[in-house]
Amino acid sequence: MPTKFSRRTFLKAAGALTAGVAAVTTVPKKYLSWAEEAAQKDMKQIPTFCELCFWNCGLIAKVENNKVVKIDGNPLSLRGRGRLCGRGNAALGALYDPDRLKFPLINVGKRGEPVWKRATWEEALNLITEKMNLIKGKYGAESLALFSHGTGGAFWKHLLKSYGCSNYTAPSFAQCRGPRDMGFYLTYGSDVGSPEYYDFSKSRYIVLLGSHLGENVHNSQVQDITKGLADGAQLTVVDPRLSNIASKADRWLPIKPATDMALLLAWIRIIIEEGLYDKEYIEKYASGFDELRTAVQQYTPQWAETETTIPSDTIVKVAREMGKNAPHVCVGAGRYAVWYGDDTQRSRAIAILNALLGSWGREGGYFFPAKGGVPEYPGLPAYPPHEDVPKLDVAYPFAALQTTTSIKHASITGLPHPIKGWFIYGCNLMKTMPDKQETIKALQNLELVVAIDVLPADIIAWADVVLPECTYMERYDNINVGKFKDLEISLRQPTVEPLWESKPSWWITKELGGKLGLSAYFPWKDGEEYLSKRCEAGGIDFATLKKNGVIVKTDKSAPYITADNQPEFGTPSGKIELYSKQLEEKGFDPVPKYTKHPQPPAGHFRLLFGRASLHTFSRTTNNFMLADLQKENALWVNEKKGKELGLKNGEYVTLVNQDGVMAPGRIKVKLTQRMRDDAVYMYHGFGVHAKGLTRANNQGIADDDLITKYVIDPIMGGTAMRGNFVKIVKGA
Ligand SMILES: Nc1nc2c(c(=O)[nH]1)N[C@H]1C(S)=C(S)[C@@H](COP(=O)(O)OP(=O)(O)OC[C@H]3O[C@@H](n4cnc5c(=O)[nH]c(N)nc54)[C@H](O)[C@@H]3O)O[C@H]1N2
Ligand SMILES: Nc1nc2c(c(=O)[nH]1)N[C@H]1C(S)=C(S)[C@@H](COP(=O)(O)OP(=O)(O)OC[C@H]3O[C@@H](n4cnc5c(=O)[nH]c(N)nc54)[C@H](O)[C@@H]3O)O[C@H]1N2
Ligand code: SF4
Ligand SMILES: [Mo]
Repeated sequence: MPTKFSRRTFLKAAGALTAGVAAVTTVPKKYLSWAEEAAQKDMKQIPTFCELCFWNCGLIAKVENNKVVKIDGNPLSLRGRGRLCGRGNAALGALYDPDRLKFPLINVGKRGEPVWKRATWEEALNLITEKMNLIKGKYGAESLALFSHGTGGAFWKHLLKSYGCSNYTAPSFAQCRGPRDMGFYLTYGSDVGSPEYYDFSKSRYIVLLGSHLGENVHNSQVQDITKGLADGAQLTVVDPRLSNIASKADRWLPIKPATDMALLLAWIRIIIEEGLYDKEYIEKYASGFDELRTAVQQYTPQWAETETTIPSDTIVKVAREMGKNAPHVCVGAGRYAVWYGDDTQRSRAIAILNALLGSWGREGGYFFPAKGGVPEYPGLPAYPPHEDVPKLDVAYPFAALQTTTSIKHASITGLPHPIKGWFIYGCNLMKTMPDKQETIKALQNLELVVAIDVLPADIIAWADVVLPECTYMERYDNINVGKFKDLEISLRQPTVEPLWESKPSWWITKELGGKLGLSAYFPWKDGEEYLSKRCEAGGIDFATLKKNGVIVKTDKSAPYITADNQPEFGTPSGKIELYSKQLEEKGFDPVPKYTKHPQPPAGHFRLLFGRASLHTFSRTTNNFMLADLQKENALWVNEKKGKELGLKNGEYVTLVNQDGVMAPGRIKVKLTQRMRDDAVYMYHGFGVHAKGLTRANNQGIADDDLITKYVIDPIMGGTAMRGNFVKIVKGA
């Protein structure tokens, strides 16, 4: 049961606020803080966690008469530590968005030109069941696929696996962190985690390539880097743009886009040749040092200067600074990693650099996370065996997760086996997979498209059936496990009843499972029972979890390497593989090599994009609390170059790319010295086309409208999207 909100418990929880609250009793009521009013009105406070991005910070909802009136960070949450970012604070804007999907919808028109019929849940789920069974009969269960982003996707994965389908994919892999994860995995036998295992708060030296922390808001990670910097850590940021974090750095290296590999390889060479690497560590834990040393000989600082435009003496200085501070150095792995097509190898170069500095498993570098988790629901039947069909991702030998790329191609070509139905959970594929025309071609080839969403986003127009999920503030959901130095278990629970006819995924999948004859896989009575049984099986006190929202289990094993805490590397050799035989066996470079990538033709700029601190992709651009603060994106253009082109600050322009594709809409020019002159930059998530999103519609330009070209990372199938070039067109 939610904790009853009493004045006494509130004042205890509010801590620092107490004095202020006590002092305001003599001022007129209209000036009373919400907190004082809340205490007087005897509100409930219900802990849950945020879904406005994947960081999933713990929050506490203050609820009055079945209405959420305020939210705060949950101090117990390791992800937020009592704080919420600007987006997280806008929960009410997500929950009470009048544009939300309200009822199940069936498209009686065409895909892309929908005519919506309001349906009952029974009608919508019956139609899906009928189509699924038809597809299974004709092509087999493996011709369905799930695209998923977000906590509730776990229920959909369970449904499809129970049905005999193993195609589970996510743009957050092949269009985001896949190459990073595989680059580290191939080197250390484990990835860097999510949340990442950065020990920033203890670092003496931090290097970020691209990662624009602060605009990319990973709540506790931003707090950690802030603490590290306050305690004297030095920071070098490599970015063609002076990002917010670059403005806080000791060194900003405005690199020529697409040349980071040259810089990394030169750093590796200097650190080896000047003997700055951790010899004992490398001797003990790594293999392939001699081969690495030979392979990087060609990458001199002078050569790297010609590629990157960063002066060679700066390159040398930074390498020496890293060496001097080793092992308390963290060269960040980044997160959005699909840049130029050799991204797994770039991530491997970052992994190798960290290994030379001895920072993996060391204070101020990368810590070893707590172990453990929460067991699955006890006593479920085994999933049916996979059908004997050719694997989709054979072309990409190190695709740990099925790639969207191969699902898309199999949907178009039917090869290596046909994909005929898509379930799209919390993904806005029209904006997040490159080459829209190709995506449309795939969608047109399908026999069933189901979208499970909270908003009428751009992808919705392409669905046959739309299922309105209730928002994260209204539902039980999957358990969330966070691997920090301690283990964090957090609970999502409803703070209010679902609005309109929206429903949680545990309910939708259970109903659909029943219709498909899979009831045995969905034995739980409801979301609460599902969660409580899992907690019980894991020895977690569910009542405490409900009351506090978060349970932290301390992990006694040290987060760093010590004499009694020796690392285990899950690579074939059991060592850190500086030279990768696994890659060599599959025909890839065993040590990363430099590849020249195309640079923009005359009159063009490279199109770069990234995160808006106040928005998460297109998830929040319609949120009324956030749209009030930032409604549209801007085009960052180098001031000098912009003036040469006759551009004025604030004027609207449009963009046309190398394939002659003009972005619909217009974008405001922001002339700035914070941008190199060979690239332009914009926030992703804007330029929404869905008319049902009344605030976001037609505001700014979408990077995704201009990403017609992409390069596939041959190692893991990621789609590099930063190889598109644009011309600025005046008079929009
Ligand atoms: N507020 C907010 N925070 C978010 C998100 C969000 O939508 N909103 N999304 C989350 C997600 S899913 C992810 S993956 C992360 C992404 O966060 P990051 O991994 O930090 O993102 P990137 O898109 O790689 O970084 C963008 C930066 O890379 C720079 N850049 C562009 N090209 C190059 C280049 O060739 N070399 C170098 N060195 N730099 C370059 C850009 O100028 C920009 O500053 O953010 C997460 N956090
Ligand atoms: N052009 C371009 N493409 C990109 C990127 C880019 O910067 N530019 N970034 C890449 C990155 S880093 C990533 S991680 C991927 C992310 O790409 P996707 O996996 O597609 O994820 P989002 O963009 O977060 O998906 C947003 C959708 O989730 C819906 N949604 C929000 N909350 C809920 C909920 O509680 N339940 C349900 N069912 N739906 C919900 C929103 O309404 C929206 O339709 O995109 C990648 N693709
Ligand atoms: S970082 Fe912000 S948006 Fe993301 S989960 Fe935390 S509070 Fe929510
Ligand atoms: Mo991402």
